[in-house]
Amino acid sequence: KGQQPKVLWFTGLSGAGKSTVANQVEKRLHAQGVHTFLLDGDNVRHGLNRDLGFTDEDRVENIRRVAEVARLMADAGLVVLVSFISPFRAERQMARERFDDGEFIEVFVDVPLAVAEARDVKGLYRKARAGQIPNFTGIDSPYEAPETPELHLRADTDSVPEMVEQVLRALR
Ligand code: GGZ
Repeated sequence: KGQQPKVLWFTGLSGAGKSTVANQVEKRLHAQGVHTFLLDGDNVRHGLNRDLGFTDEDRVENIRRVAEVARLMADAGLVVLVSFISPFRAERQMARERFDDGEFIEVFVDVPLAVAEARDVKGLYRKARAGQIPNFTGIDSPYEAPETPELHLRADTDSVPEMVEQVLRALR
């Protein structure tokens, strides 16, 4: 039987637009009467995961805890939007395995590194290149792109509203 999506798992580089798209999708779902929760660095890395940094080991633990929290929230009946770089395939797979078929939607917010770096909305790439932020994703820490995401968004060519519509369409 077809399962209702319970988790929208956004993955992509810093500055790809994951949280922007996830926030707008959440607003639209809320307007439809869907009970949602958005998990992202702002509400997780400052609290539950404040003990974690950006080494490979800490990112693995960050995503492990996020996947567990997403599972708990989905069990409570919420549609959970998860917005983390989540750079490693193995941890995204681990998260996926906590859900039944059809419940887990991996959304790859794809932007070429050169584009994210040229935009550099928060100035982080510049700092990373200057050696002020060690282990920065795409610079000196890897990003393993999804090979078969449920949804592949092209953040360099599609606008935010277009990407939001694509996510909502995938949910119907
Ligand atoms: C990548 C970093 C780093 C390093 C701080 N590498 O664009 P932002 O600022 O707002 O989002 C990025 C966020 C990434 O945290 P995640 O929890 O999503 O990462 S992971 O899933 O890999 O655990 C960026 C900021 O934190 N940031 N240092 N070294 N991004």
